[in-house]
Amino acid sequence: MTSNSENVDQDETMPLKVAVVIPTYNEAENLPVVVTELMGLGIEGLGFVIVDDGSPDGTGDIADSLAAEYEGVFDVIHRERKQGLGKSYVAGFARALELGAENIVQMDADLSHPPVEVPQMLALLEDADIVVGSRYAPGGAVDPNWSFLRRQISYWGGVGIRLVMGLKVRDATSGFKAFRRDALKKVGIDRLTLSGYGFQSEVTYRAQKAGLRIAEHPFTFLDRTAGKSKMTFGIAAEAIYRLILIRLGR
Ligand SMILES: Nc1nc2c(ncn2[C@@H]2O[C@H](COP(=O)(O)OP(=O)(O)OP(=O)(O)O)[C@@H](O)[C@H]2O)c(=O)[nH]1
Ligand SMILES: [Mg+2]
Repeated sequence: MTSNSENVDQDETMPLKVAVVIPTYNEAENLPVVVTELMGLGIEGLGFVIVDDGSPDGTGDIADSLAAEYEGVFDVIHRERKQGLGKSYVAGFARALELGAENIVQMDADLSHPPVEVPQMLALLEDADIVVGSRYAPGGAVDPNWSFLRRQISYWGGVGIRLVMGLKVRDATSGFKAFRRDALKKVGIDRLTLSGYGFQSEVTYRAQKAGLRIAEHPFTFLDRTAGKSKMTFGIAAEAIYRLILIRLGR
């Protein structure tokens, strides 16, 4: 961290206990729902960092209106073009740390990561540095509507990544996480390189390498009901290829 950011940390005008970082690309229908659900959970010191990549559907304007309505910290980062999920998270995490957040939560806008799980994940941070929302820990599940094939691809893809990266967590590709502030700093957001969903595994790998205490919280992953998935073959291929390079230390 720069000394400048440390100064911001000491700014007591913005007590931010929990910053929820949400990257958005065309999530106009979903963003207000996820924000409203989180606000209804009574989480103390809750704030938001939304990172929008110039969504053509106007998600960025919706985020600005939410920020205008909301009394606490609600920061919107607008970027001109689509730069991928990983780079959006890096920008959002950096902003959350600058704002002095004690704990940082990352989750998708599409409600696949149920807001209702967040208080329990935050509670687990009492005894852990990072909590990973896990589809594959006992009690976790994927959407009951997933086909047999999709389940197999997701499960075995995760097993492959765990083997390649030597990861202990059972859900190696989860993008639903809560971090203590110091843990996120130790992960080292400046050295994260992946832009697609391999980013999630990269973060978990860095956390494990840094010797952080990682807990898993089982949850049921639900398919989005609004908006479109941004997952592509290219993003999956990048994940596998680049993760292997990272493991090899290149
Ligand atoms: N800012 C930004 N957000 C993105 C980008 N790509 C995806 N997102 C957001 O990242 C989150 C996850 O994207 P999804 O399209 O749901 O991808 P996924 O969850 O891996 O795939 P599905 O299982 O098909 O939903 C959502 O909140 C998206 O809006 C991007 O390039 N920029
Ligand atoms: Mg999704």
